[in-house]
Amino acid sequence: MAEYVSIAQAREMSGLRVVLPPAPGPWAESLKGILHVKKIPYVRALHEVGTPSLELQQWTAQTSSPVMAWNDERPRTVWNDQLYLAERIAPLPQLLPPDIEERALMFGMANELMGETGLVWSLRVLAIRRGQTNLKLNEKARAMVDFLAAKYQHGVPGEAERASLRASRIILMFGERLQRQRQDGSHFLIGNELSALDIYWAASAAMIQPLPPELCDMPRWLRTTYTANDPRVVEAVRPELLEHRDFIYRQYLQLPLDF
Ligand SMILES: N[C@@H](CCC(=O)N[C@@H](CS)C(=O)NCC(=O)O)C(=O)O
Repeated sequence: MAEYVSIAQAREMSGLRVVLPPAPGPWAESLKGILHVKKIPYVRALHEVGTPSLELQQWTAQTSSPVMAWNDERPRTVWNDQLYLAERIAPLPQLLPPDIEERALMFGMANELMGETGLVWSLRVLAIRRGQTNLKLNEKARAMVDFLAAKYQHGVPGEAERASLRASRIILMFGERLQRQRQDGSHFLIGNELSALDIYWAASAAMIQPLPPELCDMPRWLRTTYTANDPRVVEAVRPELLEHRDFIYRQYLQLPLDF
């Protein structure tokens, strides 16, 4: 396990502290990827998902992770604010396309992955449904799944069906974009350079098919819960999309994952 301080300790420190779960959550892995590419050092603070933390609540006025805290500035709790802060701390390599239209496209597409009702949100709805129907979960895992289901209102009737439609539509859009980019001779989702979107895609794909155990050592129940089996979602995933995830991890990100 990676080294973590407590949230209370992190609050007292300066420099960059990042509150993270001890699991490969897509929001957390995206932020770790961005910090890795930019070589920004940070201290990790542990967030046990499923146990609402009073300390995190008092510090950040919310209880999810990742959170990025830079010196005594307001903590950043949302992915796009976190990207801007990382760009400010280490402007190079730039992960925001310099061209304004490409940048607008990048944020629109990234929101389809990371935003509320986006891909990761929707795959979490489906993962929670899988978790709740998996009789093999231990007590702690079941409590976490039930906690997330309640917090994000994932039990609302019809939500799994809507999530499956949303997720598959987004995956299809990424597949089409990747194909066009490849035809234009690019290895990346936007333009001809690595952008944050490639990192968001790579991390989000964990909730379609996690990296193999030797690269991502996660408990078996979590791997089963993360692995997409919704027929519409599975059908939407072209092999190129997982190849792109593997390319981004191999070339730019830290392997094996550590959390
Ligand atoms: N606030 C993040 C989303 C992060 C998020 O949803 N985190 C979840 C991952 S399951 C979490 O920590 N939930 C547990 C909790 O809120 O206690 C963003 O929009 O960028």
